[in-house]
Amino acid sequence: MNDLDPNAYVEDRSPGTGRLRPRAAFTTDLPTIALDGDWRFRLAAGLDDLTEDFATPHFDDTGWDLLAVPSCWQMTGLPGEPRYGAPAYTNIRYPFPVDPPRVPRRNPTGEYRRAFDVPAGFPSASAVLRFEGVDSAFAVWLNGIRLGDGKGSRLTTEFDVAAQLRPGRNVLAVRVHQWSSGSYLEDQDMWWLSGIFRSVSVVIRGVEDFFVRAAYDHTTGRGTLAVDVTAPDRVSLSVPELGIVAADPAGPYVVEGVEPWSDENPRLYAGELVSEAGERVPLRIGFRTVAVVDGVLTVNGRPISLRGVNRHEWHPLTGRTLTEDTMLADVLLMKQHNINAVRTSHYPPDRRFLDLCDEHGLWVFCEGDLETHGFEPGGWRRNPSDDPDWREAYLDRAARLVERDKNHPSVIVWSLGNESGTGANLAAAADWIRRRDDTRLIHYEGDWASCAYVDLYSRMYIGVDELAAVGRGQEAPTADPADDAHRRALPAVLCEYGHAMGNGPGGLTDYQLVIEAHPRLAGGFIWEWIDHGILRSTDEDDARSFYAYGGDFGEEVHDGNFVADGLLFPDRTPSPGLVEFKKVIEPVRISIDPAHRRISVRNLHHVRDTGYLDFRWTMEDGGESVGSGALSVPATAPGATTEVEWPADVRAALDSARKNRSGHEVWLTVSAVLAADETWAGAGHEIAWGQAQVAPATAPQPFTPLPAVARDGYLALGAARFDARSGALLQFGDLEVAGPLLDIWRAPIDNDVRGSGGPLADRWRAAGLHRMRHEILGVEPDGSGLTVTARLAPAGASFGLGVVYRWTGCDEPDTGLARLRLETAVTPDGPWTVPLPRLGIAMSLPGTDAEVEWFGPGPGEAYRDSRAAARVGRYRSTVSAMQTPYVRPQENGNRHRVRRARITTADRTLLITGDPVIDLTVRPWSTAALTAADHQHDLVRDGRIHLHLDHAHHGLGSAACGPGPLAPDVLAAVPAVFSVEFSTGR
Ligand code: IPT
Repeated sequence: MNDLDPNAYVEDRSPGTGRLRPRAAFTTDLPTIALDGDWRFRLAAGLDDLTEDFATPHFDDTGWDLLAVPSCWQMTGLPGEPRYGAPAYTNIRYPFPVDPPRVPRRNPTGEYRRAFDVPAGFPSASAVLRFEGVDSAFAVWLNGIRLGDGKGSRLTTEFDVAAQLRPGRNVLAVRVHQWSSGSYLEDQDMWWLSGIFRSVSVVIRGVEDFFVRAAYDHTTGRGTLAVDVTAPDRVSLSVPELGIVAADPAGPYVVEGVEPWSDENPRLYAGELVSEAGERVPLRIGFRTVAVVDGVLTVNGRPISLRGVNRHEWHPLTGRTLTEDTMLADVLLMKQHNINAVRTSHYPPDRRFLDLCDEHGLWVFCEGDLETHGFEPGGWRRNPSDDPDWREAYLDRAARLVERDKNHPSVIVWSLGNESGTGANLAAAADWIRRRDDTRLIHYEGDWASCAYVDLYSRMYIGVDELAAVGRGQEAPTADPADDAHRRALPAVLCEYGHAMGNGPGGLTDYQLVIEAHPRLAGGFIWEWIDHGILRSTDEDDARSFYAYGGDFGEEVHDGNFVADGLLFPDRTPSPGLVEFKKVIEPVRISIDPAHRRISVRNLHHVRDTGYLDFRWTMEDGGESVGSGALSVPATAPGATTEVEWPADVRAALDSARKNRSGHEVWLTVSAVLAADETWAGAGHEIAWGQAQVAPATAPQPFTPLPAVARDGYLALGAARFDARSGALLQFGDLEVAGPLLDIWRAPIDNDVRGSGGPLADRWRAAGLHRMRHEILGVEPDGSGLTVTARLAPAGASFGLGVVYRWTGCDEPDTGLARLRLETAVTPDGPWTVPLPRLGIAMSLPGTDAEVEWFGPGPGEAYRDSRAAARVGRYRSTVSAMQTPYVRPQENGNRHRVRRARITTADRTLLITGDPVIDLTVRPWSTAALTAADHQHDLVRDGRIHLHLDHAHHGLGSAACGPGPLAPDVLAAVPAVFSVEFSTGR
């Protein structure tokens, strides 16, 4: 510390002073004093506004506020107005000028005070004060004595308090600065939040540290256990289940026939360290060996495939302070959605999260608290990663990462950090880690161009073609031939892909197919797990609430809703993207071959055979169940495929459905569910399914069309009434309708709004696709229907879409049904330079809500490049429930390839039949309103039910960060004809 400036530590690059050396996080039976709870708090505006004597024990803080520890101070007061400062979001940019290591003098600083009692007999002579997370720099005083200071927000810091702690009342004072030199190393893409956001405690240091190394030899089935203990006295080891009772934990102890740990079988052996003084430290030992074999990532001798997500710590009301229930919810949701891996982007998580990963089984890439992305816009000039002055800070962060979490079997890879360029400090950190822990691999994506100091070739957001080239080992060479040889021998991972912002990601199936085709590809991690939306209420007593994103707190620089790009909505409801991902990464693949009446089951598990699953079948005729039962499938080994013949009951069900001749499609669905409870889901939870159409629908009855006749200024076609001049349908039976008219606009999704090389939505708008004009060219009734010709084009454009609407209709006296058929023929003309957002017809009915029943894929939304999870069946929902609440409103809710739908408003019913299929979207507001909305609460019902019946949509892709849709999913402006039939009872 600089004597002249007591606050010099804020800006100097030192990782801290007065701290104890880092060590493993573990529990013991020695007493602890938990210091979570209410603390006295004052927020100083900057370093010129500090409270001078605030650290002295007798300082009178009774007038100060109370603030919960742990918490992020900017989240206080939510969902109302934040009481202390406000959250601020930037992705890459620092929210202050880049002038390392200097930060603004106007540096919001939280002054925290807490008095606590030390009980008589507390062994203060070995007491340690522990902070598990303080953002971003802090200094600590106990009973008026300065203990030291620290940085490294998401890392543990401990101070020896043996000399200061006394029986009875003690006073702890902590000053926390929002900005510090450490902020330059913590430029992760997330909200800037500050404070003591993880737990604080006083613990007793008996056993100081230990390192459990538990290896598994798959060739012999032997486990080897060695525990390296640092302790003041002698410590013994016992693992009763393995018959280990040892005076010397170092061993190594060889155990025959041990059960290895894996994501699928997270076998933990309970053990214990017992010190001479009587301290007991519980251990949870998982035997596993991570190795690269012939360029393939293996654990315990078998390749693993990462079906992972990037997880930030997030809660919409508490920010990065999470309860254990929330951590558990994340782990369970991951497991329930077939996810088997997590990258702790971009910092070590609360230590308890890793305990849960050990327990329930997730492969973990544990990442250091490091990102210097904000130097990229300046060409990486002055990047700390390559500046010797920052070397100590880098090594400190690496050591604190590894030391804290080294005893977790779930952690198989250390990741140095994220988006920090390259440089000697990263290489030095990798070097240190490699020397300290040779049981895991080292990851850092930023070094992909050389891979000089990493063990995995990691990439982010590359397209499937480049991924396939990497899979084949055909990536472009590195500059240095030695690096090239090294890199070609490495397994490859996608540390980020499938950017889950808003509606999307599309194309996950395409990635998965490539990943599974190449042993070198060890899989990857979707960006990202959860939307970091902040819950706000619109006003004090208004029940309406919404999720805030960048800019909603008046930030000077911000990156908008780029912070909402997860598979979970902020309240942890799974988004359609997560449902899709679950299907795409199923560890068991079921396929049904109707021609040969066979079912095949392919097991993609790492070690588990399919014996833990029950297989069930259902047959549905037009969505009505006509049979179901258990299916016996012999336990299939990992990597193997089993084929079974349809059993007699399945065959009989189909034969009787055929005899019945309902005229509807008959579908067979086979599903694999948990046979018994797992720790992460109950018996019956579905893991995988397959579906096939086993009998087609019969073609609809053609009808003899009625003539269109002029009547009272209208044109009548059976039960339908059209405007004689515009040819617009006004009435169908009792139902008042508006439209339908050709429509090509969609409320741009985030993947349309952002994208390298110019966002698609900008090109759409420049072309005028959001302001297409519908010009009627002719309305011609004839003896068998009505033809309306029109052209759709924006002002100023010399391109357009010619459209011919051909209406035919009939009344069926037998059924009392009025039928109305619309064939829409679209012919583009002129120079089209952009794909179409959608191609279909839009219409509306009176109403604020309606019941919707449909037969076709469901139950959730689906788009052409995100439809794996939708299965054919009969579904019932409502217009309200069919809206997907993306944090920033955008195109959503499409039901893909619907065969027929029934829309029932308060008193009317409209039936819609595809020819043979039509995409269906229903909304209580218009596309224009959806386009204009910034938040969900901007959307207001307008008294109409808006229907979109689409021939096709442009794909979703992942262009918000990554590639757009693949060529087959691009909706080009080409001639198209599509039909739909309406009917209504009378
Ligand atoms: C990538 C970042 O690593 C991640 O933190 C997040 O910001 C993501 O992008 C986008 O949401 S970096 C990007 C330049 C590819």
